[in-house]
Amino acid sequence: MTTNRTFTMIKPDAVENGHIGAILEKITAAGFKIIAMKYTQLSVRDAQEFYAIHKERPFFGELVEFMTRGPIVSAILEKENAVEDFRALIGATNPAEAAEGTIRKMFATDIAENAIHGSDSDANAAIEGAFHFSGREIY
Ligand code: DGI
Repeated sequence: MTTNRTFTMIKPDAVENGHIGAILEKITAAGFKIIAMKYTQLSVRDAQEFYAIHKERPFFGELVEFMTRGPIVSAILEKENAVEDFRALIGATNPAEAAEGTIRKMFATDIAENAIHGSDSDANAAIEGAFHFSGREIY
């Protein structure tokens, strides 16, 4: 994994609300290249492991329930300065605080159901990408 990659998930709320196409359009229009992608559903164990850093937080149970309630789209994206630029594209964790034009401002419901994930560091992008994809699934 190079520093030009980030990892994303279009979360169950955005999938349920029919926003997959519009979100992918914004991602590619912003210059990100999709180098791996799948339509999948997380198991409870998957979600607990993926969000293990939050396991002591009061919202952990709600987060795992939300992330496992329906399918997601997961992807690895490539672009110069991918992690930082993608966090700017998706906007603040709480969509009420997200800038106009960001994916969360446009498509998220609230802080719990905020439409999309973006890795917060190069190290986490590598870990999260490897959690979802084998080497043979990355092109
Ligand atoms: O990196 P982010 O996704 O922007 O934010 P984060 O790593 O702080 O939190 C991970 C996810 O956990 C976030 O996208 C949605 C959920 N979350 C964060 N804060 C809250 C929350 N869920 C609930 N229900 N309440 C919160 O206060």
